[in-house]
Parts: sequence; structure tokens; C-alpha cells
Amino acid sequence: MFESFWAHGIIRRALDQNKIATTAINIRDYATDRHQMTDDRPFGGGNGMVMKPEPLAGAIRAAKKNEGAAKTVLLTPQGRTFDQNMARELASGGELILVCGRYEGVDERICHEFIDYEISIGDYVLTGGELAAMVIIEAVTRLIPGALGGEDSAEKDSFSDGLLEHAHYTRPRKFEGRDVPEVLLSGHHRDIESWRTESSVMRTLLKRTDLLRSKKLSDQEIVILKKWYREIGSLLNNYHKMSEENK
Ligand code: 4GX
Repeated sequence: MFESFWAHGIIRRALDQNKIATTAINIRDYATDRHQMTDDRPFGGGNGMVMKPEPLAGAIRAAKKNEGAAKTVLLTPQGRTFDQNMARELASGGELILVCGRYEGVDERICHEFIDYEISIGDYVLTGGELAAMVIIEAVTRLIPGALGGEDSAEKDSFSDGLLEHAHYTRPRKFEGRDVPEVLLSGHHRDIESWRTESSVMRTLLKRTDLLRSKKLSDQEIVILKKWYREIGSLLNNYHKMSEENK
């Protein structure tokens, strides 16, 4: 899974340019019995299997031997939910050992002795932690200076200012009867900038009100919201008047 992940796109470029370094460790290589078992039945009975502690301990110790200062992260639905702020923190931090579990989970004694943090990528159930680890590696890598190449647009992206991205358009100017907003063709950079800010604010209001609620609004954002508030207010006022007249 990891070999194909780091063979493409920004991860590959970041690796080629030594912006990041990655290693995948197979827990099975640290199995201690002759069948190379990494899972076992749960004490106390029940369905499903549990990851045996010895292979995990061996694998984590081997990783720590190479990266002494690394923090160990377990991917699990029980962890703190990953978001862009966490990605920023991890991007400015040091080495990470991302522990990918399978089955029902890992032996609790591993969590206590070998894990610094627990992270979840969201409230849904995966088959293993590998995809979750890849999500974290990708989100963190693209925040490392120079990793995106050229323009480094990471900080202009969604969430960089707590808002969603503005709408985007490219050629053709007319597509299936729909035009590109006139202002984007005008060449007036200040007008384009304010159109984009308004697009960001209103998209966030309509699609992710939760983000707007937890954000400290700027003066410019308040001006935009008030403008639409007045617009909607006068729409409702007209509607009200019309229904009065029709009584
Ligand atoms: N965000 N899974 C981990 C096995 C497991 C369970 C408990 C340790 C403790 C997931 C997620 C996720 C499924 C990965 C269960 N390992 N990981 N796996 N959501 O669903 O990170």
C-alpha cells in the first residue's frame, strides 16, 4: 500500500527533493513465533482478533532506534480528530512513527507504553490504520515549505484563513449556457480579490456554517455578511408587503 502511495504526486516529489523521508515497517517482520503471527484471540472471549503486543513493540522499538526523538502516533477512531490545525502542528514538528493497527485494535499495554498520541481521521470505521496514516502524511507534506513546488499555494487553500475556497473558473468562457462571472475577466485585481473574498464567505455560510460560527470574523467578512443580511431582509420585506396587499 505504501510503495504505491509514495511513488506518485507531491509525496514523490517531496521525497525526491528530501523535503520528507519515509520508511514502511512490516510488523510481521517482528513476529516472535514461528508462524509469524501478529494477531491473537482476545482474553475474555468474543469476536475478532487483537494485535499481539510483541511484534508491535519490536517494530516500534526498531523505528525509535532510527529516529530517537520521534513521537509515536496510533491511528484509531478513539483518537483526537485530525484537522488542518493538527496538520500544521505536525508539519512544524519532528519525526513521527505512525502505528497502523488492524483487526479490533491493539493490546492495551502497547497503548500505554509505546504511544504518545492517538489520532482519528474521522468518525467512520476503516479496515486498518494505513489509509489514515497516508491521509496524515499527505496533509502534512503539502504544508512543508517547498513541497508543493513553485507557487506554494498551500497557505492560500481552504482553511488557511478558516474559510472555504472561493469558486474557480477556467476556459471556456461559456459552458453549457453558463458564463464565467464578468469580474473575473475584467483584469481589475482589487475587484477580483473582493469578489473572491465574498465567494469564500458566502460558500462557507451556505455549506459549512459550523466553520463560520467558530471563527473570529474580520471587518471585511462582517461587511459582506451584513450586505447579504440586508439583501435577504429586503427580499422578505417585499414578500411580506405583497402578501399583505393580497389579503
Ligand atoms: N481514523 N481504523 C485502526 C484498528 C484499531 C482499532 C483500535 C487501534 C485501536 C481509523 C480512523 C480507523 C479502524 C484504524 C480500526 N487500531 N483510524 N483500526 N477512523 O477507523 O484512524
